Amino acid sequence: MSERTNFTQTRGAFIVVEGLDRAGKSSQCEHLRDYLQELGHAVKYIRFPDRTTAIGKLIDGYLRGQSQLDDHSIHLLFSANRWEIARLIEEDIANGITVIVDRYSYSGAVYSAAKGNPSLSLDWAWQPEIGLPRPDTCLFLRISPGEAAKRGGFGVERYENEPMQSRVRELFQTLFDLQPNGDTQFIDAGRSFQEVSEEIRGKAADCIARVGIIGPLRKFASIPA
Ligand code: FDM
Ligand code: MG
Repeated sequence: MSERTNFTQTRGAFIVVEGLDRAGKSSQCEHLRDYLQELGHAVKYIRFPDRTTAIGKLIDGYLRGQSQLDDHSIHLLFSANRWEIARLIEEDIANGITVIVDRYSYSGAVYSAAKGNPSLSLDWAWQPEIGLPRPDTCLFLRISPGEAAKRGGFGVERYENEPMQSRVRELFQTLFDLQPNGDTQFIDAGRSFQEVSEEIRGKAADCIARVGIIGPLRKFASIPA
């Protein structure tokens, strides 16, 4: 037997925050990062799309309406944008860093399928996500169309319109129904910022505490057709 101490460090947690536009994802993610940091956790916050990479710049131009792309083509770019960052996420998590991600494969599949292109089903849209790191939990911030409208209406980017948002809302539910039990937790984001952030903190803390029970970071599998 080696005399070396077999010190195994606990891996970080992989926490995804999802929701429609105006649900408050980004401000809640930043708040959660600061809170966990104050508790002494190593934590990183990233968001998809990551508009800083070469692929991300193509996505940014498309979202701003500066370029036109085939629905399948832009879909695969969004997925490629996750694949190019996936290795870093895995490394951070292996090094004990908790990674909070603002939008992930769920937005990826749902927004593309919501366009109603007959050759771009939810099932088709999910395929390129298979094999990507699977979150330990996905916190879905739920907000009603009325509450979203009260929060300042829509911006100017592609997809920021009512027909698209209502299809996205339905498809998120369809997709979450197909995900493994317990992966997704729903949070009523129509309440005050503080009420929502308290619930998120609790769920994030539970997730971090459960990482040892979950075991190694898992990967996405196919969803039942
Ligand atoms: N979006 C986001 C997609 O269509 N596919 C994806 O894979 C991701 C991550 O991009 F309308 C859409 C969702 C949203 C837009 O996102 C930009 P932000 O979070 O609003 O910047
Ligand atoms: Mg947006």
